[in-house]
Amino acid sequence: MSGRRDVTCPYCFASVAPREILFRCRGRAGRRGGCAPVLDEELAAYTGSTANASLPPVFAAPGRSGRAECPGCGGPTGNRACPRCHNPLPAAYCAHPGRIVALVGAKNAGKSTYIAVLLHELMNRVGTELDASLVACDDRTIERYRRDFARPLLTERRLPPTTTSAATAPREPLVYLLTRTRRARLRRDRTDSLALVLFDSAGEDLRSREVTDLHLRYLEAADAVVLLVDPMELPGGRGAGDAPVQDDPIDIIVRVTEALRRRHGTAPGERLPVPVAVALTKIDMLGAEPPGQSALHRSRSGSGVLDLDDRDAVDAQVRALLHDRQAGRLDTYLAQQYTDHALFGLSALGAAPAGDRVGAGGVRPHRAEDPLLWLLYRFGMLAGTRPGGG
Ligand SMILES: Nc1nc2c(ncn2[C@@H]2O[C@H](COP(=O)(O)OP(=O)(O)O)[C@@H](O)[C@H]2O)c(=O)[nH]1
Ligand SMILES: [Mg+2]
Ligand SMILES: [Zn+2]
Ligand SMILES: [Zn+2]
Repeated sequence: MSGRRDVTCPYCFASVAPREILFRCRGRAGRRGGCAPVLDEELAAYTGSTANASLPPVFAAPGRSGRAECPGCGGPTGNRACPRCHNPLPAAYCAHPGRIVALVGAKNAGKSTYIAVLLHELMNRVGTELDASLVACDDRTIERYRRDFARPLLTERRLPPTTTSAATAPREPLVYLLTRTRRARLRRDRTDSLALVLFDSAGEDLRSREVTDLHLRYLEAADAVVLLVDPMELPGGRGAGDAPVQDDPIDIIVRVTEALRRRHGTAPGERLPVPVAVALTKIDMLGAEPPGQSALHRSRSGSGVLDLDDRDAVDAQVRALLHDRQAGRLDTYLAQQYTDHALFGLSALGAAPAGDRVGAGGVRPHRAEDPLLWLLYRFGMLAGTRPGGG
């Protein structure tokens, strides 16, 4: 079944039929002969640079088995590429298309920090807990993650510079595939994957004319959305003398909703079947709560499963917090527009930064992975339990 579904390319968001997907020759390596690299014009046009665009050639083949022989050198290959932009389409992604997770948020919501921390968590602690692997889909993603996210924040402990608008920022997303195999006692093991497509964009892009065509297609293509919101920027979380809110989180989600409605063609009164996770970032700024009373301040419970009791408690607490800060409108809007949304609270850093540097205790993320775990649960990739029964 899934083999016949169209695949949405996580780089250019074109919808392609499985038989259109190209193959790329594996080229020369060690003693293996193969085609020499040539400049790939489509890839260079996509990245805007010829720097990393010299690769062994792509070719079309009816390879239903997912493998084909290169007409140039006769070598077998299983590497797939998008027919439009020539970026790699991993086999696991082609087998289970329709799982693109998009991350959005206003300027200063904490997107850049969150991307750095979430990816690190998924590659390490959380990846181990879930027995899931996070793999970058291309070399540019690996290089940019190290240079722009991991090295500055996690190694040098510097906060990310303000993300400039799409006009100057890298215009392509970081693309990862999160793959998880669920062991089943009676059935066959099931391997599923989710594409994490992360544009480190400036939030105001979503409202201005500057918003790129690629970015709009990204929003349209999203199968799940993570919206980051800075709780200190909520209407009721600010001092009376503060400047007016620049990027109301509602404005951001309205743009996302418009894009999703274009794709789904839903009537205005009809709710969108796209799960939306709304996460308050920087909850370390909310002040200490009496220990034991705040679900949000506890560590997540459950290991390798989603604890649904814990989920309900956090959801209720964040809902109360939104209403407290005159942002209940956000919750109401989501309930009207989407069949399924959930509320989260997290801290990527774990503590307030000191100037432009991470605080003395280092980066200590708190519940950073929660929205992702919920999405995995929603996509049937993670089991849910109710330890309290019921
Ligand atoms: N206290 C606290 N501050 C944070 C946290 N994450 C980000 N910040 C702060 O929020 C600012 C904006 O974060 P950034 O990731 O650049 O936001 P972006 O504009 O959405 O990419 C940063 O300068 C940090 O000082 C957090 O977990 N806790
Ligand atoms: Mg940023
Ligand atoms: Zn593509
Ligand atoms: Zn070849």
